[in-house]
Amino acid sequence: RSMQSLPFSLPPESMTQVFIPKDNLIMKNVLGEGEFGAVYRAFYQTGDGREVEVAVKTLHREHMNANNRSEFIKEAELMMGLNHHCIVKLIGLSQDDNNLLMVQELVPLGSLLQFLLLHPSQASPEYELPVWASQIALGMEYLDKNKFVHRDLAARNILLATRHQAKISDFGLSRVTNDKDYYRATKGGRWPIKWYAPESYNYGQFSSASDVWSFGVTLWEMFSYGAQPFCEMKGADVIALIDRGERLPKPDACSEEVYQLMEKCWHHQPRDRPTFTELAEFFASLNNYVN
Ligand code: ACK
Repeated sequence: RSMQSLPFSLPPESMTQVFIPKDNLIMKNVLGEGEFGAVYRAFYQTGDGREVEVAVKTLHREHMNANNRSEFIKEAELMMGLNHHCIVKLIGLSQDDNNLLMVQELVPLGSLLQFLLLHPSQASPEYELPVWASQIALGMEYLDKNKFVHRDLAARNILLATRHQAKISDFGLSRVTNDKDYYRATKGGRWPIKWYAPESYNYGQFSSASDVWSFGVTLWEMFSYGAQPFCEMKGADVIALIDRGERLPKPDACSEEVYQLMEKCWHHQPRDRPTFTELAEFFASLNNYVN
């Protein structure tokens, strides 16, 4: 199939690096449901005769309107430039008769949220949780250095490669920042309000500091073993609560020290929040874990 017939809006030079002929993919089981279609485990037969296990995100024909297609491709384009051990790697793009396919490194233990709910005894607040927190902060520090805002940092979007390696995934809402280091969203859409900083839900302003707010909520989910932040509260009520100066309560498993850090992530003023570098250092020092 010629490159010209592909429905991708990728620059030709990157296409040659990332396009994977569909016959080189052998689809296996479904791992879960993604935003636009199922996510599969698959085998990828590389040009040099190796076979690697991968995860394949699909955008099914049923969901393929111009908007979803451009979001799907934007996510892949953004991931293409990223190379960090705490961020899920993009391997390439492909297509079959019914789907656009995004081929990623397989992160075998699935989402951190599921892991916390299913195996709480394997997620100690003295060891695993600080290790994962420092890895998430390191991956976010790298994103920040590359002028990206993630905009959807949450336990559901962290994947576990092993019990000792967390990786950031789901770059569907991620954007490049401007010269003032923020991105202004012009339209709402599916916003995870409970993870969002006031300047984001009020003014559509997203920066590394608003990602830090979401990191604080992600920490809260971790130390609450996958509980839902603000329980069943509606978005408007959460906004009212935050605007009154209230915050999520201290989870039982969380030390005073870690809770104080969460609260710093939730400073009303973005500039008063810690940076991802400081957050990574804090968690690394908690148990002298060196990445
Ligand atoms: O909790 P999970 O098993 O982990 O279910 C979700 C599902 O697909 C929808 O997002 C899983 N998933 C997403 N990306 C990957 C990946 N690169 N490796 C392994 N599982 C993945 C996620």
